[in-house]
Amino acid sequence: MLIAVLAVCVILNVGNCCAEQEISTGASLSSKEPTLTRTNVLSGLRDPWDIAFTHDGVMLFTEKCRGLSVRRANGTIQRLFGTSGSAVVVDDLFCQGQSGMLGVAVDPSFSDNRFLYIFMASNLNDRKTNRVVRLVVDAGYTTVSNRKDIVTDIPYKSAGTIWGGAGAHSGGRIRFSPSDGFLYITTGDNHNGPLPQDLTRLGGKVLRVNRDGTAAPGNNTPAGGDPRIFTYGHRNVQGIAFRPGTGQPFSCEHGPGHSDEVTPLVAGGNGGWDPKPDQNVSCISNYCGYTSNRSDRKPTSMTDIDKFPTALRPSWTNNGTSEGMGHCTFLSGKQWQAWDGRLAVGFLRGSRIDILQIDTAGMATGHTTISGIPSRRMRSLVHGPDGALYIATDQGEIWRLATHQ
Ligand SMILES: [Ca+2]
Repeated sequence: MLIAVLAVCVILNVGNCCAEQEISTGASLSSKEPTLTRTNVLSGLRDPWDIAFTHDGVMLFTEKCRGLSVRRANGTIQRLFGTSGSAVVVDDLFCQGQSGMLGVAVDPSFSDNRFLYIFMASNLNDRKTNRVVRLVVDAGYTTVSNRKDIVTDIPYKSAGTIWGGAGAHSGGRIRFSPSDGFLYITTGDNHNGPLPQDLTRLGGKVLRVNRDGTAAPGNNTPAGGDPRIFTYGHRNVQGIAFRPGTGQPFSCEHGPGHSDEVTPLVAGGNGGWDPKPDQNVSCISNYCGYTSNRSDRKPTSMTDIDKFPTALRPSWTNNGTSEGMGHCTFLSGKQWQAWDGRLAVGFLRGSRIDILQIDTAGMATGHTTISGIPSRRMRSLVHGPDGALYIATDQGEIWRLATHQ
């Protein structure tokens, strides 16, 4: 069994990094896996949800119920866009259940346009929605301006049901593809049975748009569908990653008590999730996400190939179990040694990070678990411009996990 040696940097002074004190956790050294050092970059945050970096070493991060903040290159922190105390107070932002301010992304041409993007729950309309909002940040990272809501109609679960509270299953990750330059937006099914297979609405989808929110070319959306839809038939996608070399997007999503899924995506593809009741089947609140949607009583499948024979096939299903698969990102660079090109997958309930080896067809051929790091609900995994892996946990921390020479 391969076990990485892990040296842990304990930070005594919460807030900014970092007086380092290394403690070796021991363990045996693999010849090929990297040796890692963990540093606590920030702690004491409230539900940090996502992280993004600009070209000049600045880290942006969201907190679900507070908003968007920046950690400047000199370590100072400024709240930019959110609740009271932010440079710009956002009256329509609200926080409920799994929703609030979720994903953050930096424009590929940021050095020219200073554009940032966030995914947030908004009550600007009579009907609450999730939105993707574009902002311009100033040169000193003191404030934002020029708000433009580029996608305003991502469905939101407004009322609780037996299946979960309001705000459930909003998705919320946003990422620019480094290869095609378009913005990918992941959404959730809101515990709404018909939503994932409904091509006129944006829930249970992966969207692909231009920087102004219009449909990207080449989405291959089935006829009659909203042209912003890249793939559909998803449950609650909170992870998306782009494979180095090919640029192929992979989704990572959380199963309904079974079958977390990593899935290589193809434009126009159907992920095969359909929690609406079949004929002669009844499910509470018209949602069969946790019970059978079928008259033959088979469990509702994350990828129902009986109904959808051409559905996108998952790479990996977490051995058929669900442990709250959240975000994922590919590791890239020689510093990762045997893990260069592998997919790091974070788990919430599972409180760990797995490293998946994926073959040229996109299928997983093996996996290992990062050892020696604390057990936390892993919310966001982001490959930093310095080649390290940054991790936000539900326990209010942001870590830096770097290869250690
Ligand atoms: Ca699927």
